[in-house]
This record gives sequence, C-alpha cells and structure tokens, in this order.
Amino acid sequence: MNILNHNEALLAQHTRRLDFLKSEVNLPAGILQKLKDFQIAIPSWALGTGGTRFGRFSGGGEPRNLEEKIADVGLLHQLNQSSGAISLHIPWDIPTDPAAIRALAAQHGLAFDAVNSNTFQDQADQAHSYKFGSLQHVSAATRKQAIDHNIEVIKHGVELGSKALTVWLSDGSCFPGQLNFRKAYERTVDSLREIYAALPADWSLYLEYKAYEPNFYSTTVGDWGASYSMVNKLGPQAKTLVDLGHHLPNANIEQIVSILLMEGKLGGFHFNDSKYGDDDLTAGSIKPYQLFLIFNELVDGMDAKGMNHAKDLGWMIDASHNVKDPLEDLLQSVEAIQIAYAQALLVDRKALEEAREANDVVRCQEILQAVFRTDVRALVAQARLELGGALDPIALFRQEKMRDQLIKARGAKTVATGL
Ligand code: RM4
Ligand code: MN
Ligand code: MN
Repeated sequence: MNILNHNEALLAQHTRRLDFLKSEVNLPAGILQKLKDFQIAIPSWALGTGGTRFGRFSGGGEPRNLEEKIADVGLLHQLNQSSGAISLHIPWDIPTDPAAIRALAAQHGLAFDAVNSNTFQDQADQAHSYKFGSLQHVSAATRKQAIDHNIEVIKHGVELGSKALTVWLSDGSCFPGQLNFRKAYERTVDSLREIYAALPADWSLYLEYKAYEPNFYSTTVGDWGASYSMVNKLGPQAKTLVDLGHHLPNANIEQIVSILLMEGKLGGFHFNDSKYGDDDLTAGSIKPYQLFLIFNELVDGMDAKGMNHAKDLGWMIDASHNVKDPLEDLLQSVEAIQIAYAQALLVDRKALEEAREANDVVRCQEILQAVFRTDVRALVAQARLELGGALDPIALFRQEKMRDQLIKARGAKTVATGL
C-alpha cells in the first residue's frame, strides 16, 4: 500500500485546509496528541456483510476465519492508525491457538479489546436452549450453562490480553404475563454474580442494555436503570455499556451518559447510528449532532474526574453493514467518531459554564453549534498523517482496489461468521 505517494498528492490541499482551520479557531494545546491516542476497537462481527431476517447480500472477499478478520482490522489500522484493537465475539471467533493469534495481532499493531459472550443463540452442541432466556432462565441448569459460557469467554480473553467482558443479554419476554419480572431480574443478578466472581482483578464487566428485540414485550436488562442497578449490586469492576442503538426513539442519550459517568458506572460504548431502533448503521450517518453532544458530555465528564480519554472507557464500534463495503463503512465510522471527539475538545467549557450560570440559553446554543459547524476534518487528517496513516483512507482503499484484492485472495462467495 503506497501511503506516502497518496499523502504526497494530497498534501498541498490538506495544508490549505488545516491552515484555514487554524486561522478560524484556537486549537487547544495537546489536541493533536489526544486525537492520536484515541483508538476505537473494531468488532470481529462487523467485517462481513450483515443481513436482515429477509436476506443477506454478500459483498465478496469477506474474512473466512479469525486470522483474516485480524488482517482486515490491520488494514483499517494501517489506513487510519486509529483502529488499533479488535473486539471478539465468542463462539463466533474462538481463538484456537491463542499464542499465534496474539502474535498475529501484534504484527498488525492490534490489541484485544473487550470479549463478548453470546447466550442469545443456541449452538449445535449445546445441552440447553436459550429460547426462553439464559441468565434469567427458569431452569438452573440452563443458567449454569450460560454462566459457564461467560467464564469460558473470560478465559479466552485472558489468553489474548483482553481486559473486559461485555455481556449483552437478549433475555426478556414476548408477551405480557410470560415472565415474572422480579424473578427474572433476581436470577439474572445471581447469575451475573457468579460471572463477576470469575473476573480477574484487573478486568471489567460491561453490562449492555437494550430496549427491545429479539424480545418484543420486555427485556430484562432493558434500559440504563436496569443495568445501573445491577452493576451496582455486582461491585466496582462492573459497569454499564451504552450501545447507541439500544434506546427507545428520542431518548436523551447524552444525559444518560453524563449521569452514568458522574456515578462512576459508565464502562464503555458501542458506537453505531440508527433512525428507528437497533439499526447498527455507520456512526454519525444519521444523527451526527447527537454523536457530538454525547462526546461533549464525555469530554466534560471525564475531565471533571481527571480520566484519560483514550484509556479509561472502552470505545468500540458495533455495527452491521448490509449495503456498504464493511471496511469502507468502518473507516467512515471511525472518522465520524474522531470528528465528534475533536469537536468536543474544541468546546469552550469556561464560556459555556458562564453562559449556563447566567441562564443565557441563546449563548449556550451558539457555543455548541459554532463548534459543531466547524469543519475539523483537516485536524483529524493531520493526526492520521502524523501517525503514518493516509490523509484520505477511503480514497486510498479504492485507489489500491483493496476489495478486489481481497476477493481475489479469498473468493467472491465467502461468508464471515457473525450476524
Ligand atoms: C446486539 C448487541 C451486542 C452485540 C450483538 C451482536 O444487538 O448490540 O452488543 O454483541 O448485537
Ligand atoms: Mn452492542
Ligand atoms: Mn445492538
């Protein structure tokens, strides 16, 4: 891949854009370093074309195994220098030879982010079905099977150097009367306690919530209140994970984020975007202002606690690409996240606070929207450039015909494990 030539050709235009930005806004000291440090984990299940229950349209050249998934994330990271981690879903991606997998990831400059368990699907060799739930199940044997699976996932993660387990449960009910809510809640907490007890001391447990789907009447960990109350019962290593697509329409996610962070119980993120529900679309593709407002709260809340932006929360994408090239789509998501982060770093917090204390509502809006309407793409590109990445990753991906190369190497009819 000829990054140097690509950058050379775009350099004059890039410099012009960056100079203009610098003439327009005061860049706070250290902003480039913060952008350079910020890495976003790529989920192993987002490297193939997704599907819906109506069908799936494979794009070709999809990774056929974990090794090829790591190679794909390595490619993304080479292009943008900001995708330096991979998040695995077990059993979709069991590392059979962990030492070799770890070495391969290291060759690509990749770390292993949170490992994800799966008790929302039945596996072929499984004794008990999750049709009626897993950690909440009425049968102790089924609950134990789901607990054991999570402990197994932790073991895989330990071998790879992960530091967190993400638990997302589809447990709930489809019809009124089907479930005793209190029993389901208590059984879930009891099961989670056993998983929590198996966590290494330097690990976190992220408990993800989701409003609905696949269950359509109730979800046991259905909102941040349920997750928050559960992680509080578990202990300091348990925290809530916010997946942007898991809220009911119009929920004020930035406020949820702000409060969880203030309470010390925000663990991490699954970035995506949506119009209606858990659409898993490209981050920032539908509601970029919301993404910015979320980052505005994140920067504000993390700074208030003296947290390290890059390291103290788990940053992951959780997306599914039905009509785009998954790699191009992930490049777009990472860039959208970086843009929102860069803009949040530009907010004049002192001025905003003064305007708030003076009840100057107009000024508050002006401050936020002036930043949101600032084109910071050159700044994000500069961070990439300084790290050795491409000024325009998608353009380079296309120039070098990378998808064609992958199709040649892997075939036109490959199907990646995952959604
Ligand atoms: C769920 C949830 C989980 C992800 C699965 C694949 O909707 O977002 O995080 O592991 O999808
Ligand atoms: Mn998720
Ligand atoms: Mn989801």
